[in-house]
Amino acid sequence: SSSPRLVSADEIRTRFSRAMSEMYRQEVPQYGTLIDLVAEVNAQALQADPALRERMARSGELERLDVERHGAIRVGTAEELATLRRLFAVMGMEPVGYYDLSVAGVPVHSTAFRPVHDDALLANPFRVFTSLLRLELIADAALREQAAQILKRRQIFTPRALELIDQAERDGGLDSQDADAFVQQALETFRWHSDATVDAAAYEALQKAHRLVADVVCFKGPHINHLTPRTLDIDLAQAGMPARGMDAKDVVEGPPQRACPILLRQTSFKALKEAIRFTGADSAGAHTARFGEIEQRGVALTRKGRALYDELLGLVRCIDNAGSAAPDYDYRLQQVFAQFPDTHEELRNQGLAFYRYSLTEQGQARSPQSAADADLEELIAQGLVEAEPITYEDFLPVSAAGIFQSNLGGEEQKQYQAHAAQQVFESALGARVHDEIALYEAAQQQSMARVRTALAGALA
Ligand code: OOG
Ligand code: NI
Repeated sequence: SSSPRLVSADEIRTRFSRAMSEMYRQEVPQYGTLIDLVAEVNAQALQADPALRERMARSGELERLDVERHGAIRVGTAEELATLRRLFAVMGMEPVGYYDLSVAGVPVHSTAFRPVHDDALLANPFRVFTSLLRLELIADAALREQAAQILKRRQIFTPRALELIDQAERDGGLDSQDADAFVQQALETFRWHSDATVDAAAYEALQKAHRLVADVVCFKGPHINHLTPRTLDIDLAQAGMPARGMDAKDVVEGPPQRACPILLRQTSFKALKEAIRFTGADSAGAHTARFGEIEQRGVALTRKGRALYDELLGLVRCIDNAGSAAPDYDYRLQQVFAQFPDTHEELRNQGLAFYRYSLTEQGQARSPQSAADADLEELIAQGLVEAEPITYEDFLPVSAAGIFQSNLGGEEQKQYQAHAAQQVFESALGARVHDEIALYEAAQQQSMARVRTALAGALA
């Protein structure tokens, strides 16, 4: 039972996302440069495309654009993951989707914590891509055991953070002062620590198993490894990176540039090499983990649309077996994706993407007799109903793998007996993950129902 003193979960999430952004700007100054670049590109894109500005203003997305971020962390144990779930719940963030990265040679599986309701997404769509290390994929049993022991000894949450999580669960929220304390305490979990918890030899051994294993196991906490702003023109932003001293990844992950953007396009600048200190005598070391990334988001796809996307991407990537490292990758991506319809009419008519339907001003003013049971496309053609693309709020496993790979600082590719293990992940998490496509489907359905109700009301 929530009392009026309590601040909303949306408010806590907004404070946390702002605090995280300020911390990361201090820790990784290039992040600040990237934010400035994206702000410039977005202003330019909105100026060049007044229709886009108008659409984004109407849907409420223009306001969220400047604060929109996603981050990523990697944890080592089920207990850490389960407590993170409770910590994110205080901020209205729930686990959405299951990503098996082992198929791409990365020994983790993941989910994204994010708000799930339309109004919460508009308030602040802050998301954290969260990965759990799969120790069982380390081949060497002794090393696996050593890693488990090291992880068992650490506590990544402050005692006060744990108390405040308990309190929020008990009281149904936090008041403003406790919310600020919670944000400060939660931040500690995501902070960078340059002191490793192991000696140089242990780090080397874990690094050899996989660079990611060392990153997860050898530090006091799951440092936030990037924070990503959303751009409206990723090609322009990518082109602007070198001039600002950023070592940009060669290709943009995800679908190609299109008239109707779909899903998610991402690119990053390479991780920084940072000085660290090991325990023991031989203490000087370096670690690469933290990087910068930008993303451009498009319309969410239905299961049918997603299947087509996966099929086409598979076609592009299987050539030469080189993935996105192949020469003329961009060109081939464009060529193959010519098969993916690129008007919103086609995307709707073929059931490939999700839309949010609403009455236009004209539709509100004058709903003709025939409107109540008319076909939605017909009403759109008559200018009575409009269909806004529903933004894709999630991630893409192949792209995520590309981002992981480009930022581990190593060249080597590992092979795993890849298999998804969603139930194992969910039992570690202590909850089921939402099916992201079901969430988009529900948003579309609700909007259709609202239109139908409004039309029926107008006739009554
Ligand atoms: C997460 C990489 C995935 C994305 O945007 O796809 C990711 C990580 O490196 O921990 O953030
Ligand atoms: Ni990312």
